[in-house]
Amino acid sequence: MITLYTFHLSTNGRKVHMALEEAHAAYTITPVNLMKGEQKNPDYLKLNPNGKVPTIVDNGVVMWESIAILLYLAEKFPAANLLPTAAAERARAFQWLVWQPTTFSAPVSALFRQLRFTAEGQRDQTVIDQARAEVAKNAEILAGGLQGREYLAGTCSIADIAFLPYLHVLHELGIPLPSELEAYYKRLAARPSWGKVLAYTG
Ligand SMILES: N[C@@H](CCC(=O)N[C@@H](CS)C(=O)NCC(=O)O)C(=O)O
Repeated sequence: MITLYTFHLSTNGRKVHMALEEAHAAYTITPVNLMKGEQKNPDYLKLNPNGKVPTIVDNGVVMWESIAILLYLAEKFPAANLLPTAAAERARAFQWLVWQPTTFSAPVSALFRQLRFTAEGQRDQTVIDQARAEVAKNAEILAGGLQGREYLAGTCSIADIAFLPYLHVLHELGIPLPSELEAYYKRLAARPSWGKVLAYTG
């Protein structure tokens, strides 16, 4: 049995939650309330010294970093076909799995913090404008990766799962996406696994 430590609204936690659902894994969730600072509790820091979610524990094996966890789950549950086996498609999946946390997510999170967590009078328009521009550029790059494809690397894989929580945030913020990306977002969001993720409210 896998235990997932997460906060229901965490984008990184949602990636792992969705992958567990896609894999039909046996798992339980232990909520870590980020609003109450529970990620900094000494007992949780013993599992994840970063004081962040998600973390998983699988038969005594403790793991953090959402992308590492996605790779672990894809390998542990090969029947779910969450990572292509052919070298070229697998490399494509790795490329997007690296690009998502290193490039795509930061401006999305910056925009979310400004527009959802900062009082209107205290927002930084320079930060907002810069984040919007980076999001728009990255959205074009991601849409380019989808030309002629339904998913980033063959069938639906952990590469797609890594992006969905961030596309969801952009959707919630009403940020327009290129049409290919909008269609891709809707395709992924229609998966029952994502429905389960959204239904989880801690
Ligand atoms: N690189 C980490 C990032 C984890 C992360 O930033 N998690 C956020 C939630 S999405 C968090 O726990 N924030 C609470 C904090 O920083 O105190 C991963 O991919 O797992």
